[in-house]
This record gives sequence, structure tokens and C-alpha cells, in this order.
Amino acid sequence: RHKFWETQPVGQFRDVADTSLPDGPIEPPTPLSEVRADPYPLPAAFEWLTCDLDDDALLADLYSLLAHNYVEDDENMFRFNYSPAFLRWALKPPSFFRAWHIGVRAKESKKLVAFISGVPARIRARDDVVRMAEINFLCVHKKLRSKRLAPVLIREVTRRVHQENIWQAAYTAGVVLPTPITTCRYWHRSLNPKKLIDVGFSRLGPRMTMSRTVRLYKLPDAPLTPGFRRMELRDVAAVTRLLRAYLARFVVAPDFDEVDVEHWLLPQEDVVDSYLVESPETHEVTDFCSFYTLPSSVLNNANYATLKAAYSYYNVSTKTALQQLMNDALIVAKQKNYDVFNALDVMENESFLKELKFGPGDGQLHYYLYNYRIRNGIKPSELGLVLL
Ligand code: NHW
Ligand code: EN5
Repeated sequence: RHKFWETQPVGQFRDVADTSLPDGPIEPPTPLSEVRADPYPLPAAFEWLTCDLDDDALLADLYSLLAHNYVEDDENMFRFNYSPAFLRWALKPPSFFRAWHIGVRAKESKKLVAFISGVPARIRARDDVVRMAEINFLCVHKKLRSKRLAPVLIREVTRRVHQENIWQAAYTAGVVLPTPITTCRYWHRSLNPKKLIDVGFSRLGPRMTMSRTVRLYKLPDAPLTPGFRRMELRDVAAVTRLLRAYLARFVVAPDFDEVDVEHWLLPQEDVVDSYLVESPETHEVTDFCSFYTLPSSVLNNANYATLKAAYSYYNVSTKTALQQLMNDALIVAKQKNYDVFNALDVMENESFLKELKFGPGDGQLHYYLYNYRIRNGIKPSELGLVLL
């Protein structure tokens, strides 16, 4: 059934019930001298291209490949539209490897037709902090689908990750593969209900008028929590302390240090936004919330071309109730003109989703580890990892 995935060191469906298999690496590392030295062969018309994302022209080509060929919802009404600035942020974290930004182009036209990427991360599974690659942006041009190009891309990124002496990876997908460590649901909070209904993202509820719906989703004009403000560079140490203490509670979570926090959480306009609560009395940083910006193209709508979506990222509450903190996140997202605020049911998010009028979406997100088994998997609430 899975001609490619059956050959890979991942949890297999046939082993799901086998509780005798231990947690941890599925296969041991091989000596670096045994890692294949040359790239996997591509069909003759194509060639590998290691991408330099500092090159604006190349970045524009990658943006365009993804804007036209990346992930759509199940009814092909929306397609993710990651911005060039977002792609640079997502793909160039501390100590990134340029060799892990892998394009495929047509030899003749030089057109970029496929892509896959990895970035390095330390991810903790139970008490084991493991160096991993986070794999993302796997994409094959629509005209080249179903030709078994994806397994070649996956093998090639695996080879280049192995060359760095890294043997595990984390990735998410909307499709079921062998085998998820957990399956999460997307939830959506309308900020601009009229537009969402117009583009078919949501529907007018039964016995609801447009004006009642607009009123239902109304939010205050400014955040309510005293001391709520945007995160700044001087906050990196305090945010790192808060976040490390919080993520320690989950079974699978990133192991962030200050360098990581500066990259992944310091605000960047239209890429990532972070806010915190600084106690007006003690000036202590007690709470933190963040979201990233990922618009979707609206396919086939006469009135709108894009939906501006915020995605809940990492949130930590110690003094302000999480629900109140996230209400302030909704308020700032509304101020900044986002149409919808999305969140997964990971970490403690269940505790605010219904109360803050999020509704369940039709999409799921499956989380995977490569070459690392977690017996019986985990619950979404035990997961402390958000991938972009
Ligand atoms: S998930 C988003 C993936 N991208 C999209 O959905 C964009 C739109 N779709 C496409 O571009 C986030 C194509 O449909 C793709 C498949 C390229 C998806 N993950 O070439 P074939 C990520 O980027 C398997 C993994 O004929 P295609 C995470 C499929 O099961 N495998 O299909 C990426 C089948 O194998 P099987 C996927 O439609 C994680 C084979 O591909 C997959 O033309 C990557 C068919 O290939 C998916 N999303 O192209 C894994 N979708 O065994 C990283 C399909 O079932 C692993 N397939 O026969 C770790 C590596 C690093 C390890 C380091 C130690
Ligand atoms: C790797 N980083 O399906 C990502 N999105 O629910 C790759 N649905 O937006 C994997 N179908 O439910 C990505 N509106 C997997 C997700 C792919 C994209 C996807 C879903 C997530 C989505 C929307 C639109 C559905 C359009 C028709 C949806 C309902 C919202 C409603 C608002 C009011 C309260 C009830 C819910």
C-alpha cells in the first residue's frame, strides 16, 4: 500500500499494536563514510539545485512555485500563500544548512519545478533531547504529480541530513502516512465573518443573520490585560525562561535556547508576532503569546484574492489566564486586519477554543517523527511542537 514508506525507518501500521517495541531510534546511525556521497538520480530532464535564499530572484521563484502548487484544502477553495519574507524566516534559523534547501529544476528552461527543505532543531521526546531536521515545503509542480518524484526528494533530503550526522526528523502533513505520533484538529476563530462567508471559508449558521454573526464575533478595540505589550529584543532572556519551563510539561517539544527564541519569536512584521504581559508592579514577564502570518489565496472568488490568517504559535500563561491572554491575541490580530485566527488543539489550547468562539475546521494535521518511535503515540494535548 505504501511502496515508498514501507522501506523507511518509520512506525509501520502493522506495528501499531506492538507494545514490545521500545521508544527511541528505530535504526542506529551508520558511519558517515557509508552515507551515499552523490545525489540520487533524477529523471533526465531535471537537475538538483541547492537554493540560496539570500538570492531575491531564487526566493521569488520558490515563492511562486509554492503559491501555485503547495497545499490546498480538501475542496480546492484555498491554497497556502507563504510570503517570501516568511520563507526566509522559516528556512534560515540559527545554524541552518544551505544544502537542506533543495530545489529541482528543468535543465532546459531552468524553471523550478519541485522543492523540499529541512532546518535543524533540537526536539525532546520524553527525556531524550534529539538533534533533528524539521522537514517542510515538500512540493511538486501540479504538472509533475504522481510520477514518484516525492520519494526522490525525500531520499535526497534524508541523505543531506545524514551527511550532517543527524538521523531523526519531524514533519507534519494533512495526509495519513505511516504512522502519526498524534493527529490534531484545526480550529478557526472568525475575525472578519462577512468576508469569510463571502469566500466560502465559513457559512452563516442556521437561524443566524449576517448582523447577528458580525455581533457574535465582535472584539474590543484594544487588549484588556494591563501590561500587555509587544515582545522586544530585551525580552529574549525572560521569554526563553518562561517558554523552557512551560515546554518541559509536554511529551514532545522543541528545546529552545535564547538564540532560537530570538529567531523564532522576536516579532517580524507580517511574519511572526509575539506579545507578553509585563507586570505593572514588578516588571516581571509573566505571560506570553505568539502567532505567525500565513495568508491563503482564495481560488475562484470574484471579490477577494487572499485571506489573511494568523496561526497560534507558542503561548505561556503563568499569571494571566490562558483564555484572557488569547482573547488579547485575538484583539491584536483583529486590529492588524487578520480575517481569521487559527489554532491546533495542541498543548493547553482546548482550554480556550470553545470559550473564545473558535469552531472546528474540516482539516487535520498529522505529526510524524522519522527514525524515532513513540510507543502508542501521544495525545494532541501532550504535544508542545508547532511547525510552520
Ligand atoms: S506536508 C505538505 C506536502 N506538500 C503538499 O501537500 C503540496 C501539494 N502536493 C504536492 O506537491 C508538509 C505533491 O502531491 C507531493 C507528493 C509532493 C506532496 N509527505 O511523487 P509521488 C511537508 O512538506 C508520498 C510525505 O508520486 P505526488 C512535510 C505518498 O504516500 N510523503 O506523489 C513533508 C507516496 O508514497 P507511498 C508523501 O503527489 C515530509 C509517494 O509520496 C506526502 O506527485 C516529507 C508518492 O509520490 C507528504 N505530504 O507528490 C517526509 N504526500 O509510500 C520527510 C505524498 O505511499 C521524512 N507522499 O507509495 C523525513 C526526511 C528527513 C530524514 C532525516 C533523518
Ligand atoms: C504543514 N506545515 O485543510 C502543513 N485547512 O481546517 C501541511 N478549513 O482551512 C498540512 N474545505 O474548516 C496542511 N472552515 C493541512 C491543512 C490543509 C488546509 C486545510 C482547513 C483546516 C481549513 C476551513 C475552510 C474549509 C473550506 C472547504 C474551515 C470552517 C471555519 C468555521 C468558522 C466559524 C466556526 C466554525 C468553523
